[in-house]
Amino acid sequence: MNLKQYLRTRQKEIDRALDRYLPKANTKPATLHKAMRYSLFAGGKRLRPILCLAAAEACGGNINGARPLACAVECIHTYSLVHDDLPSMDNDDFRRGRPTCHRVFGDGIAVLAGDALLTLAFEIVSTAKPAPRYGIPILLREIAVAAGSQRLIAGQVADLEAEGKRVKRDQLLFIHQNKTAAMLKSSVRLGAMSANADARKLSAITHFGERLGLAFQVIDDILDVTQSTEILGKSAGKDVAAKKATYPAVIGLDKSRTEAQRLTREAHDALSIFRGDQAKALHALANHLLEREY
Ligand code: GRG
Repeated sequence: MNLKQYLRTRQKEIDRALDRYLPKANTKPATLHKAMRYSLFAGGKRLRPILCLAAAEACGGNINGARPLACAVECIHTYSLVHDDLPSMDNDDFRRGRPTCHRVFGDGIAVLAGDALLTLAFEIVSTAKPAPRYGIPILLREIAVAAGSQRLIAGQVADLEAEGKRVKRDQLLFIHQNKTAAMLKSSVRLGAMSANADARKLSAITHFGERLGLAFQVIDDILDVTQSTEILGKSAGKDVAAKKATYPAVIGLDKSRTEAQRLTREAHDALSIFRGDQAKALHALANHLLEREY
């Protein structure tokens, strides 16, 4: 499969749908809607929504059913980036290749734009077409738990509290499982749910998402050390400067690479129940993430 072409087509698909879900930039309060759009359309890779659509297809569904869920996940992801960049959190000036939301709109509007993107995600999920096994309350709960105080936010709290401290490997795993892997896992689970996946398929997709989510963060940690700000589209070397808990800091660069390869292999293995080409795109996406490392 031509992955480059596939990614471009899917990114456009997601961008068009997000554009329809978002209030127009001149809708009152215009500053807020401009800020939401500024961050949402700043050139993100759309990895989570693309994974959501690919998981739906692997489970025999189609992208129409998964589209709203894919867009909701991207809104939550973007909210988390906007808030993470704030001076009171990671304090970053640069994201997705341009100045961060608060640098352009001020801290107050950036907080509110994040809040509004988070809330919009639930509104979008409420418009999804439920599958026989997965009604709207189940879909809402899935995304609420992944973004909530014991997953995404728990990971962010642990990350903040670990700054400047020596962390053990199990603490690092907790941060990565929650800050990063929880939303990635939920992205593929929601895709599977939109396809009315049975328990066996949902379990395989869940395992895939967990392993891939962890691999993604290990690779992100490595890239922070090995790549430039221009390539990353965000400030490089920040993890070391802020004494962040990262895999290279805790186990070194070589072992981090081995770990990313092991996790990616496990992600592929989790898909073994899918026959023929069903999970082709998920396999290709997992390889693509690992290749970013080199
Ligand atoms: C503020 C509740 C709250 C959480 C913030 C997302 C996050 C948690 C922190 C951002 C910093 C970070 C390293 C997060 C880990 C996840 C990650 C690598 C995000 C970047 O994802 P990409 O590479 O970004 O998919 P794009 O811009 O392409 O969408």
